[in-house]
Amino acid sequence: MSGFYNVETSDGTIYECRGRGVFRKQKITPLVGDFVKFKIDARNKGYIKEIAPRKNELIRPPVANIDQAIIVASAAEPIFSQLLLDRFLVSIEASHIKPLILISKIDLIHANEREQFLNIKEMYKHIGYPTILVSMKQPKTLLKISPFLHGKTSVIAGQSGVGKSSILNGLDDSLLIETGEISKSLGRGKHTTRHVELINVSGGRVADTPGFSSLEFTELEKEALGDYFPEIRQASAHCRFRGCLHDQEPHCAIKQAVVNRDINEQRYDHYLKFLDEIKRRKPRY
Ligand SMILES: Nc1nc2c(ncn2[C@@H]2O[C@H](COP(=O)(O)OP(=O)(O)O)[C@@H](O)[C@H]2O)c(=O)[nH]1
Ligand SMILES: [Mg+2]
Ligand SMILES: [Zn+2]
Repeated sequence: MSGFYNVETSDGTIYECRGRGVFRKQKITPLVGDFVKFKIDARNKGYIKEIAPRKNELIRPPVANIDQAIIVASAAEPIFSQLLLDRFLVSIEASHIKPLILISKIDLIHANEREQFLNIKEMYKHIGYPTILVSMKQPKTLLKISPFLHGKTSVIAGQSGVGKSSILNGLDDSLLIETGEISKSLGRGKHTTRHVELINVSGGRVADTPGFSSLEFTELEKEALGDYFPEIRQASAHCRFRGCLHDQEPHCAIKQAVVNRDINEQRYDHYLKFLDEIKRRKPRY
């Protein structure tokens, strides 16, 4: 139902509002996550009068004033992809939003893979990203997520089928979000209706998203890419050349850090891969 917006007040009451006047006056469309002023008329109909300036806004999903992005990557089913996780991280960094990494479905990993995932977790933590291994089948692991949600507006993102909706349901028994899109998502048209809403969970608000499997860096400049890898951003001060892209340049602190194992080799490989993608990107006018 377009043209109507559910506005929640601090006491939890929800008012259905129209936004007409706002479009004209401010030339902006209300987004999920907006803070608004609204008025109720005699017949209890609401009208949004004003939208507060936004701290930030995401296009996919369309949500404003986000404190945190929860990126979910499954350990299995679908198979773990550090490349895809790094893609999500770069796009979140580029939006200047803090990420929280969840590696999901850890009940599916074999004993001999356990150490690998513990190492991955430590690696990301070392970079500065909080990282939690979770499973919907192990409720204790989900409890570790709650403190990160409290008092914040978060979006939960990640490939479809990684367990995003299941995690939210697991955090709050009263939520009955539809899950199990894995087979359906192979069919086309599944993601054409993208309804986004904020769900109250663990004392915070989370926007669940349908998930998507690819992510292109359509806006990113190659000079900025290194800024979106915190470990590269930090070490690049020691590169010999200003504007070093950490690729062919000599005396590059990043390449040295990879040799010294201070920077994870896969992370650096993914940096180079994204750099190449940006260089090959067709100019858009
Ligand atoms: N074994 C296992 N299966 C899970 C887990 N979490 C979710 N699933 C299953 O994975 C499928 C996709 O979950 P869903 O929450 O819909 O993923 P979403 O697309 O990211 O929201 C469903 O069949 C879930 O039952 C988990 O921790 N362990
Ligand atoms: Mg889902
Ligand atoms: Zn360099």
